[in-house]
Amino acid sequence: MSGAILVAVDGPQAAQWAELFRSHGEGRPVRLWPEIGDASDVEIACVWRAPHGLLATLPKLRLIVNLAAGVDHLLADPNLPDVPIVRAAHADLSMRVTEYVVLHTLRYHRRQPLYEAQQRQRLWKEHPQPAASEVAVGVMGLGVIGTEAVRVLARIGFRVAGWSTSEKLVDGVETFHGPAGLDPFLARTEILICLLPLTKTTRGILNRSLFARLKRDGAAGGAFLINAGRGRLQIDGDILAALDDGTLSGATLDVFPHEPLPPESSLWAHPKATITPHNAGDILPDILVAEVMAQVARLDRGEPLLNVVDRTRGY
Ligand code: NDP
Ligand code: OXD
Repeated sequence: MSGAILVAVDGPQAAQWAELFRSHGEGRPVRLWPEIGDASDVEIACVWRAPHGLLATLPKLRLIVNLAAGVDHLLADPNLPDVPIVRAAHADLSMRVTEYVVLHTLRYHRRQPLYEAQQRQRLWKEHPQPAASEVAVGVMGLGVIGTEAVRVLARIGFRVAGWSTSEKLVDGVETFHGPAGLDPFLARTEILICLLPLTKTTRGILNRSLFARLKRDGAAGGAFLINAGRGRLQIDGDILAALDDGTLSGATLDVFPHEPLPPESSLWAHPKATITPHNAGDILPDILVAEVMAQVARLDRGEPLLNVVDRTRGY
């Protein structure tokens, strides 16, 4: 009999995940944390924001599956067992995050916040509209999701660039990489989209000094920030100050250092801020469970796993 699958998910969908694993789990027993049962027969742990220390209590663990793309919470576990970690990466997830960044890029490009303000005043007034080809959009992070996002943004006609750790080639997209590539990337970017993972190197990268280096005198009419990466990439106080002094003309934030965003945060009511509840990306649970079971089959056959997390680089 194969070892058990443990589902340890923080959130209201935990029971739904466990049910899906029961119906697709190919006979493996499925346990839903905190009801672990016999810890010594758990082989696969499927987690999302699981409590730190939990995985270290599973002596026969063979595989950790992060049921989302970002692994920062998992890697912060000081007692993380030394077994392979795989994470969610799928076309469905990439396209949903791409929808989010395209929606908010177009919203700034088409002056939608201005037209919504005018509507509240019953004001019929048209403003000059530049072409997408005049507007420079820059995407931080050219991974599974960022690469999809730059392709779609370029297809719409924007002047698109991307920034990553290693050098990349993407048709129709200007690419920059490494610390030396950051300044030239920022200097040409008006609408900045962040799709970076949270690591030691990227923590706090979206700060006042970075915003100051964006292009403000282009066709977009200012510099704008869209962060759908992780909350601790950004310094909320720096965003507020930059919105107030015009360094940023708008900010769309899906992620925050503390989630849910506390009611007392000044970001909620800031007229130039758009807040969403970490909903940029999602994946149909059926798709993800099928992917997980395919990874388990690879593990059982001794084949290489896909979307393996590199603990040293942190993503
Ligand atoms: P990937 O691991 O595929 O891509 C990460 C990208 O970031 C890579 O291109 C990598 O460069 C680049 N990168 C990492 N560190 C640096 C650095 N210091 N300087 C420059 N570039 C860097 O991740 P995904 O595309 O799958 O996801 C990205 C992030 O999006 C996730 O980690 C998660 O936090 C977030 N996310 C948020 C969602 C939401 O609902 N808001 C949904 C899904 C994901 P290189 O390619 O050279 O290694
Ligand atoms: C995430 C996700 O990492 O939703 O935020 O996949």
